[in-house]
Amino acid sequence: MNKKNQNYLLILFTLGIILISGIYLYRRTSFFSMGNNHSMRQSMHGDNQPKLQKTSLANEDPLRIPPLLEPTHETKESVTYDVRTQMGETQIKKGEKTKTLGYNGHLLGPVIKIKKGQDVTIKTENTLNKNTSFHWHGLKTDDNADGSPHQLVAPNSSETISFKADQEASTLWFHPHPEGETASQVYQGLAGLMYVEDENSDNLSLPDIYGKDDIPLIVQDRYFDSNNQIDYEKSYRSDGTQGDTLMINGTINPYLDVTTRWMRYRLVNGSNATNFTFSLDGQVPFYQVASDGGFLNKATEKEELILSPGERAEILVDTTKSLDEDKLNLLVDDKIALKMNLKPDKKSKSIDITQKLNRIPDINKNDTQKLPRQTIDLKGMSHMVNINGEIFDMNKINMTKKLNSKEVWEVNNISNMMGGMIHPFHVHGVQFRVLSRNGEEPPLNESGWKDTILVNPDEQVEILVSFDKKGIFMYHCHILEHEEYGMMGQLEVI
Ligand SMILES: [Cu+2]
Repeated sequence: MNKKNQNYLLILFTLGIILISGIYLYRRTSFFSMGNNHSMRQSMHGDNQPKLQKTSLANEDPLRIPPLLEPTHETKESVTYDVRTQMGETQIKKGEKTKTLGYNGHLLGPVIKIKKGQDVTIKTENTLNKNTSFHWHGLKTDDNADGSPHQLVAPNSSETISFKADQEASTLWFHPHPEGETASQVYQGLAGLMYVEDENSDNLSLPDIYGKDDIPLIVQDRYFDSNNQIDYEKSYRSDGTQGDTLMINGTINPYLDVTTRWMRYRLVNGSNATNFTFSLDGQVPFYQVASDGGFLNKATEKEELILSPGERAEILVDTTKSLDEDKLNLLVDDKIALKMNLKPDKKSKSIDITQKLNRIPDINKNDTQKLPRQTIDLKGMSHMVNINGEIFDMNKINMTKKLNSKEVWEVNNISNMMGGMIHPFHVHGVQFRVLSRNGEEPPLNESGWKDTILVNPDEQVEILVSFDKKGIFMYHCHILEHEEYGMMGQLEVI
């Protein structure tokens, strides 16, 4: 080998090393995105998720319970609500108040109750100095009431939407969805709840006294700066903005006085990007009774439950199973998330955990095999994300479906040389069924109605989707920063 060739080899070798180090750094730090202290610190440790802080027992606060929103008008057939975004200040930590956003309040939002069959009218008002939209996550409605990026509400203006409540009892939630602003508005506090009720939910024997034995838990992680502020720009991370501090309903280190034997918790993962694993102290089992879009047919016993961003689950906890007589902790990622102080009332009602909760039909495999199939390839990380090789374009319809048709969607999470990560996949305007995970039957707690599904790297999830509502709907990754990098498409139902 002559000197010239040797030099060539040396140059090639050096370039190779630089390329490999570049890829390594990229994977570890999302090097090309806005860096910040938190993300750099996390990334240098090679962690995908920031470690949640251990709760300090000295600083407990009673769990905030979101208020029930009073209708402005209600009959059996119809209900009307006013929902308003606003800026606020909230005493989340000791010392300085935190600047927050909320619906009809300073932080988060109220619970809006609607009944199946009711005509619902909501006057939405935006008092922020930025565009927003009011997206009802999980709601089956035509696109004009969906609150997608097409239905913006400008600063200091209002829009009235109406729809018929056309789905079964379920715990839905609402949040902003304006293009490019969703992630920051949610991170600063915009998220509320919508409960759908029906004859079945009225007749079931489940804990149902709001705020006493039936309690929503909106679970989120945030970073607070030294002035107690939630600074989205500083905390920003291209693979999803996270935090080291857990908040439930906007409360850090919450406790709850529990007087009943059975507790029903409606878990909502309201984070921008973080997956949460729920469990009870001492691996005490609990029972999942509902998924995103309604009750399961039967309660399913769990020792732990993972929810990705946007997913919901209702669980029942039998506090008499606690290993400790006077307390039981709900854990998130093995850290105390909610401390229950047990003060049992002997007269509290007992629950038949084997009762039939719903009548979701079995899936007929012969029928689903004949249906048209649609591939959804979720690809990439950081700012390189896409669906089926395409990034979001407001003016582009990525697929067209016929009203009242059904399809099997094959949702693939494709990793590449940069690696892979979980993508929570969400479709607007529908509730779907899970047919399989990697060719296997889905677990029992995914056998009911879903609108968001956790898809692991290299996994394939088959879902059965029915297009019952007209218009243009989004489907996207519910890591809000991925969505904003274009990991979203539009389907039109005609
Ligand atoms: Cu994603």
